[in-house]
Amino acid sequence: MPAAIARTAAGAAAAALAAALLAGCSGGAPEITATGATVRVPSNPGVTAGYLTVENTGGADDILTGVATDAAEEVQMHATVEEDGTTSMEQRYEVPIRAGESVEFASGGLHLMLMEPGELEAGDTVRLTLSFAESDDVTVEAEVEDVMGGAGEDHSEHQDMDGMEDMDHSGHGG
Ligand SMILES: [Cu+2]
Repeated sequence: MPAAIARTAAGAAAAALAAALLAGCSGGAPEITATGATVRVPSNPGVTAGYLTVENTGGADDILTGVATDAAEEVQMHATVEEDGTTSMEQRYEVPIRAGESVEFASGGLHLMLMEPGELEAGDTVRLTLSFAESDDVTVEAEVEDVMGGAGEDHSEHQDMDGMEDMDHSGHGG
């Protein structure tokens, strides 16, 4: 009975707000935004790293299933893992983006690897297209940054992608 709930104007407003919030939640759709995207100037011609934050402000979980760009042959999602004091990395094919949470791709953690990126210079823009299990594709413009000489971001080990042994990320730093 709406009349019973809406005893006052304030009460009516509160009830309407609650109903709106409930509707938003029960809608059950993820709402994805991608921000802060950057791509490193390649430290060698074969590979470079990309970073961004993916946020899900919706009411349902989603899964990031891949990233594509015209600026590289392939984009892989990698996780940096530490085991017995050794840092290495693993390729990820799905990254959960849960409702109400954000996932940061950042140095030393999850990151994007752009394979065969070709010539990229500081100030260039790279368009990344993110694909999801539920949501439509999300496109974000990543700015190319030159961090050469920065804190141990040497991806030279990526040059040989034949085996995981060669994918040691000891230079990843923190
Ligand atoms: Cu990597």
